[in-house]
Amino acid sequence: MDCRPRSEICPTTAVRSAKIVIAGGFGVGKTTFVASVSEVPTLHMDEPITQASDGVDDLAGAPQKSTTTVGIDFGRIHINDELALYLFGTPGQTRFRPLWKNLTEGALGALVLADSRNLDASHEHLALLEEHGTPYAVALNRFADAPEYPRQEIRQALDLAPETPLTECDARVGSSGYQALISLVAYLADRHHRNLERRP
Ligand SMILES: Nc1nc2c(ncn2[C@@H]2O[C@H](COP(=O)(O)OP(=O)(O)OP(=O)(O)O)[C@@H](O)[C@H]2O)c(=O)[nH]1
Ligand SMILES: [Mg+2]
Repeated sequence: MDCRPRSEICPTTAVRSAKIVIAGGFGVGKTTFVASVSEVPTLHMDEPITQASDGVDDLAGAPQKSTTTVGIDFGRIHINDELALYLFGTPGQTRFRPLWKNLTEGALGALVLADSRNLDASHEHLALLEEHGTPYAVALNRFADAPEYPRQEIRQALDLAPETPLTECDARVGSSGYQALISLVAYLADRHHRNLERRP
């Protein structure tokens, strides 16, 4: 149970809040993203990576990585005075798939972090969001040695629908992550208005 005072968990001016999932493959930067973007101290459920993960988890992209998320990451950010986003970072490893149902339940949408060095790692997470009917945007988390591909090639590799936003961010920089969240929220608002217009 979170014992922090309510004012620390929810801004006093917020009249609306939304659950947003931060998803993506193993080591793509989800925990880093939630920590850098959150305006409150974040909750992390990370454990040290042990030898048991040898041959199971691919550490090639982040050789210094020493921990992995075994539960959730949790943080909060205001998009404006009235709207607070509660950020739920997922575990990247596929063995935690059973957690996904609860993680996506009630989520307004998801931001999927992708790494251009290993776009294939995103497919399972995109498929799970499709399966749960959770709308999403994608943000490429830039690593120094990541290859540059034309946007269209990345969209094709990830098999993104034409309307799905694809942005870039640096998960270590809060303002950059904030922009990626804004692109997701703008997409969700658009989608909501389009759905309202389609109603008889
Ligand atoms: N160079 C660089 N390193 C990053 C970036 N984002 C994260 N890292 C590093 O990459 C490693 C992986 O970050 P995490 O935030 O633990 O990744 P994760 O997606 O939460 O990992 P799992 O929960 O294990 O799936 C860490 O060592 C980070 O410091 C980035 O944008 N650039
Ligand atoms: Mg993590």
